Amino acid sequence: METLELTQSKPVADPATDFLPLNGTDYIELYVANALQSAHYFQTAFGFQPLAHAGLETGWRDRESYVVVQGKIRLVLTSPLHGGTEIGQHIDKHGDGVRVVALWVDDATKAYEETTRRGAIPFMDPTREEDADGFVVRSGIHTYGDTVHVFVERSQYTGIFLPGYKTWEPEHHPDDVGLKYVDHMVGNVGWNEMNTWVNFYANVMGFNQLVSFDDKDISTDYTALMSKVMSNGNGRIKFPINEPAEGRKKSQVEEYLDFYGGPGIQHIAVATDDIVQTVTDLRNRSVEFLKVPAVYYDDLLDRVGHIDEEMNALRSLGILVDRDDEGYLLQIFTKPVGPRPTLFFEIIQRKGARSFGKGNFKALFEAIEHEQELRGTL
Ligand code: TYF
Ligand code: FE
Repeated sequence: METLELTQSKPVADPATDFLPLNGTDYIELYVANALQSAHYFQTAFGFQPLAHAGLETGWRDRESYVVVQGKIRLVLTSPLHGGTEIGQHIDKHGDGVRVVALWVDDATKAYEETTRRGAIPFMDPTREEDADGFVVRSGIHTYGDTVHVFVERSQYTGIFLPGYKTWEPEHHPDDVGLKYVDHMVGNVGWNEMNTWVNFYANVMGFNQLVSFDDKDISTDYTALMSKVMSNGNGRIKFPINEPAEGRKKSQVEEYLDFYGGPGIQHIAVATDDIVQTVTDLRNRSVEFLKVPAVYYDDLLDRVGHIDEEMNALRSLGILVDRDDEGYLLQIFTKPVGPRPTLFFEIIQRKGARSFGKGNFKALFEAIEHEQELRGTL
């Protein structure tokens, strides 16, 4: 990695001049065909804990949502209650997928004003919602595809999630698997749209570009893509953006765009403090991961030097390792979590490294191509 990139790996914004201060990811809302069963899956397979529910019983007529939580990660799973809804159209077009990436702010009205003033397309005017536990203010703007950002101001709210939700306490509580927070969320955008969205995050949201690599770094025989990482000022929010590039065969990003019906969230990377334990637990619950060839591990120590983890454990679990100037990281990627080859999860443990696993791209993308080959979509 070049020095220039590393100097940019640290957040650069001055907190005093950051016009969009973000405290972290607030929640991720997926529109899904069956929210109850999805919530069950994220509990039993991924170790999320039941948190809240809203639907007919709480006065909603058109949809219901289940909220599950693990560490700081909140997933909202939402389904329509009858035909012809905007949620149903989203599911028809995209399959189950991420609709809302909600960001926790101190002032949702200011977040809306600052971003729309800079050209963001409004999604939700600042709206105050209240119940016996206080109030929240939410506002929202559009980003790529049908994806939106909702700004959540919750300093005056003590309830379980948002006004209108009730605590959800099913009898069955599977253990968590040690997932702690959202490390990054990756978006796939269309051909030649990279700069549009890099400029959107830079100019409209005040983000900075962290690390960049081009198709020469990451073309394998088939797959090609370009990726740029946008980060907010304090580094808590990181959004890599992928664009397909011309390769010998179909790019994995192009495959995503075909099946998702346009741009959208490709993967959600969630952090753990103990990836060996987390992945052991996930595998025991039948979560399926991409498999890299065994030769990946032959020269791993030469590449990354000393690491604290047992090489045999990493090999048998299929965990990848990469080092940069600041430390190393361990990561692994699930297979897509639905019928379409679209959304998947990454499990990541950072030990100093702030990069995204550039040294693993070749092995990873060859593993993805192998899956594409099996699907006949290459
Ligand atoms: O977020 C990242 O950049 C890494 C690597 O299709 C990556 O997780 C990049 C593109 C992709 C899959 C993984
Ligand atoms: Fe990633």
